[in-house]
Amino acid sequence: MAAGGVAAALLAAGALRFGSFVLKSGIASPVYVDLRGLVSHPGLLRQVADLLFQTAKDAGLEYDCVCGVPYTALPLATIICSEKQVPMLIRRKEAKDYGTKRLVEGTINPGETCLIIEDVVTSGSSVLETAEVLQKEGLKVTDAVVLLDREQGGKARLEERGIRLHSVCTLSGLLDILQQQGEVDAEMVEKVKDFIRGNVFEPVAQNGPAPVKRICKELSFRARAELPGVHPVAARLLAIMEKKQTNLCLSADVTGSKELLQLAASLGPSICILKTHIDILNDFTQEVVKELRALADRHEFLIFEDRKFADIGNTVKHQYEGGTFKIASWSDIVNAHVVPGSGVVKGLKEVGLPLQRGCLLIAEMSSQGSLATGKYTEAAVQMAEENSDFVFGFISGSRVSKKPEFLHLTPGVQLQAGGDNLGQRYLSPKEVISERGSDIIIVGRGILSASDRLQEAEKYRKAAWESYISRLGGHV
Ligand code: S5P
Repeated sequence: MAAGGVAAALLAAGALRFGSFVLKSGIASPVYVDLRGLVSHPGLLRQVADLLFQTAKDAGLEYDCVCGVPYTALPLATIICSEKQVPMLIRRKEAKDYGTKRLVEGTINPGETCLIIEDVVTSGSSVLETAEVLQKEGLKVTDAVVLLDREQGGKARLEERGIRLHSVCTLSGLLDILQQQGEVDAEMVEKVKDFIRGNVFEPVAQNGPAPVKRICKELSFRARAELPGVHPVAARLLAIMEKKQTNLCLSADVTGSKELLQLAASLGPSICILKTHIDILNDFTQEVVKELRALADRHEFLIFEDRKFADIGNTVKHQYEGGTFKIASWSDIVNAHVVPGSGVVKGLKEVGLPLQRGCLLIAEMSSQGSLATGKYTEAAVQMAEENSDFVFGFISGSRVSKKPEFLHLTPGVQLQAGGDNLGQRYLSPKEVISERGSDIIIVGRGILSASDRLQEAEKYRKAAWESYISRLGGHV
């Protein structure tokens, strides 16, 4: 393969790395490809440009101009165009921010054929985006040349849209070369090939909407517990879930401490989290939470005080640490609204981080007419990502972040659909876990109002766990 000469050089330049990475999409990957740094290796940059040109030539492509997909492929296209004296076009990425600016720089002659140059293709989305912009300007775009095809469905997706993809090499081809050259071992080659097979982007329907739907091997709770950089509370929780085969959180909304402790003792083995509203207890003492803590340790579940902090950082710090309840001293998990801005998380973090506690952000609510939607939800996700040393997930109705390190907990769950007369709305465990991609169901009255609470809890546990297994495609 033509890439033989550059494979080791790409590795040496750090453009290709093997190990354990979390990609921008949130997927854990054993391989990382990033050619942005090639500009610091002019010899290699030129070699790659030559390989791209040669690949186009070998395929017999004829074209009038060349456009590199911004930004990494820009210098590659520049080298080709300069050396071979082919006119170049530059696609602007930022034009929409300026309103009237041109989307493409350079002379456009409608009807001419433009060849697209790209460094790496995964889903094919970046090539498609560039192709669409050029086509709107009246150019013909039928072919794209890429250095590395990650073989994750990009070629098929592009072909569906009438663009042939020509690659200098494929990821598995590159792996074979590197293995022959003794740069990677057989175990890593298998790991990467397994990853490629498990992470394929499905073709989008003709003229259909552009979102990329990934047919990817859903990561198991066990695999997520072992992700690099996963929050310690999330790791502990995921390990408990896997061990006890439960993704059920009991919302223990009772007003007496005796009943709370009884619930914890009898349902403890069925749940991964016990959620409290400690301020509704009419006989609270620190002794109660001490006993609750002991039960949590005995039955291996985490305690989540559903306090929903929503004030400025300085205030929530005191509310979390002190007062009557001293929440931080006994609760593994707390949650917060994002409405005050990131100060709320920063305040909580000052108290919780040294105690190795974790926090969930409320990204969506189950109640009728909730204002936590759209941009608000997006802001919550961003705040979580920016504070992932303390925040490990969300209260939400569905999966709001693709990052597998984040956990999603969904309240408003009952086996029967419906709601209450105060705005609560219910979804079924299957809907929440299998269809909406959440991880843990939070159930209160669905269990508490049953005559046999343990039997009912087991029904919820099984329904949620089976939905998780079916989401994994039946494999664990
Ligand atoms: O959006 C939300 C967020 C939460 S934490 N909707 C909710 O219902 N909750 C909590 O989940 C609520 O405070 C209650 O403790 C539990 C749901 O109880 P259920 O009896 O309706 O299952």
